[in-house]
Amino acid sequence: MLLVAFLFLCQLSVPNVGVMQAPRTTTIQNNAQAFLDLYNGIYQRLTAVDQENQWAGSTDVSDRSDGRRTASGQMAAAFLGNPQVIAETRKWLDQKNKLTPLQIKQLQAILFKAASAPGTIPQVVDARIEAESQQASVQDSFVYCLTQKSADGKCAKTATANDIDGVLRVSKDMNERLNVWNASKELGRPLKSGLVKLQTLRNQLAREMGFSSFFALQVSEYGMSVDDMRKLNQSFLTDIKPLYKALHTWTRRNLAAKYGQPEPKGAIPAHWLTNRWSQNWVALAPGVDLDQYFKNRTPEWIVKQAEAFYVSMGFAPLPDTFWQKSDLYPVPAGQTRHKNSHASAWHMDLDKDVRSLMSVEGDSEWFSTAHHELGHIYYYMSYARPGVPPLLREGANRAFHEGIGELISIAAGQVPYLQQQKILPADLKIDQTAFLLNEALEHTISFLPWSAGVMTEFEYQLYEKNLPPEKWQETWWKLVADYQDVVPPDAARLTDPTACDACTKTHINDDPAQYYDYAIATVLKYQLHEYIATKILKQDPHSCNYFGNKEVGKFLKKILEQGATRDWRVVLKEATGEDLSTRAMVAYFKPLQVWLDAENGKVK
Ligand code: X8Z
Ligand code: ZN
Repeated sequence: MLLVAFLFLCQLSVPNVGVMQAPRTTTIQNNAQAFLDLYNGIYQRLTAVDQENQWAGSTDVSDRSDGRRTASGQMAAAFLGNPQVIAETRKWLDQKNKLTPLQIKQLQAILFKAASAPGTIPQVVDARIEAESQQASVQDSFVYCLTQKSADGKCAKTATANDIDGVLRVSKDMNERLNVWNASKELGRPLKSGLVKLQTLRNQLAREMGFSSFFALQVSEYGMSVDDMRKLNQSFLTDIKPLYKALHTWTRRNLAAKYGQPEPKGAIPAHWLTNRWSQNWVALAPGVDLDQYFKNRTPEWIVKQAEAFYVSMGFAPLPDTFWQKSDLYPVPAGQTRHKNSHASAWHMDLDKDVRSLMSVEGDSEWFSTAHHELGHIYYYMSYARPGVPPLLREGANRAFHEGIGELISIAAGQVPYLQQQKILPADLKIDQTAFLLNEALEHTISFLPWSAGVMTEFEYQLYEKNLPPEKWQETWWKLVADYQDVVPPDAARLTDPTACDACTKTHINDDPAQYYDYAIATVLKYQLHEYIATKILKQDPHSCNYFGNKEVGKFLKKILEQGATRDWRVVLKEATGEDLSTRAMVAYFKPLQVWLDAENGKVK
């Protein structure tokens, strides 16, 4: 039915289907609107069908769900990349000075979506979709093995991603650390050939649509060039360089003392750090062992508490369907089902059906991640309204989408909130600097060299420079050394021809060429946080409490409800009075730099 409808797209003159209406001032706007209304109607329906199939694939990996996923993706692509749709959209954009800003934004969104699936090369589109389903299936059904596998491929001791993260967080046994770290990197081997295919296919599609690469296509959603995006990310790194250096020195020393090892001269061995990719240095700040406060909390409590934060600011409770249809907790023991272990939030029908896929357990990392995911969910719920056409039911940009949940995660880590909610004991003596150190280690300063540096530059080279597969491993570790000052436990990894450590990072496979979103979100969230703390709450940004404040809710809703209807730069300026800048973040961590310099200066 849908397919028949869109084939006639350009010939049909359809009545207004009640989606967003631009002011009807001219005939040309009326005609463009008829096209957009038709597109929006089909797009929303197709998305709902496709998302259901993708959801099935991510929550229960099987040959059957892989097949469903591929077929459904191909069906959606046949519409999104239809050559007549592209031609019609371009025709309207050629006359854009006669259209409204809202219409132009929708037309640009149509072209952006078409660029991943241009119908002029349908075989390449189909191959890309099949390769992506296959890659997701291999990734999501992978079982980590902590022992040598037997000849028939059986594993005596398997582990989940949560298990590995748990060991990296607490173990002081260097052999155990090395073993789980190595086990976590085994995931890359079966994914390498899939990424080789995807590198070519993704680039072919983007180039068909006139972009220099798939990386350039993804960056174009910000209205930026590749050069500008890289420069922006590099500028973040320049701005935090002294702080990162000081944090790295402090961490290196403290880890050496904790593990009873000699202090490394420069780079930190990757298996020493408390995260599989050294991207968040969790559970290191002395006196801020938050995990102990979550041990007796159930996973259900964690998600409910995250919801309560949003509700307290005036957002609606999550719909019943969220609780019924989401997949929030680890697969129960005894079930053989495999699901994606990385947290995500889904807007199934671009309307009320919102879901999250997580594996929440009772620890502080999942507490933070649950707030992050609900940020996406509340974004979805806020812009799913008649004023925002389905095509623009997205963040002001992708970083805004990431930034809201990140913002609420740091807000939910503030001491006054944690004590008010009795998560921290009321009589706990608080060392404010230790909390600031913890935030730098777990969320911000450790994270930027990874996100703005390693991930962004690797994917830039992968797509824009067609980095050959035999150079991936060496390039990856060069970037890790240059930006994070981290080295692999064993240099033999660099020349291991079947290893692919980049492939172990979920986003490289299924959220490609977009990781700078998180770097921008990190910077952005401090601008929003500073504004909220100083202008709305009139509290110290280092020690404030958003909980229960409806004015904060109103401020956030105003951003969220707009979806992608307006330019992100305007949205940011209107909200904070400022352009995108590291100013607020750098100011926030200034006291930490002073403290670290003093600590690092002490002779040990
Ligand atoms: O992938 C995520 C979210 C889902 S959008 C859990 N994050 C990045 C990551 O885990 O690598 C959150 C921050 C960084
Ligand atoms: Zn996210």
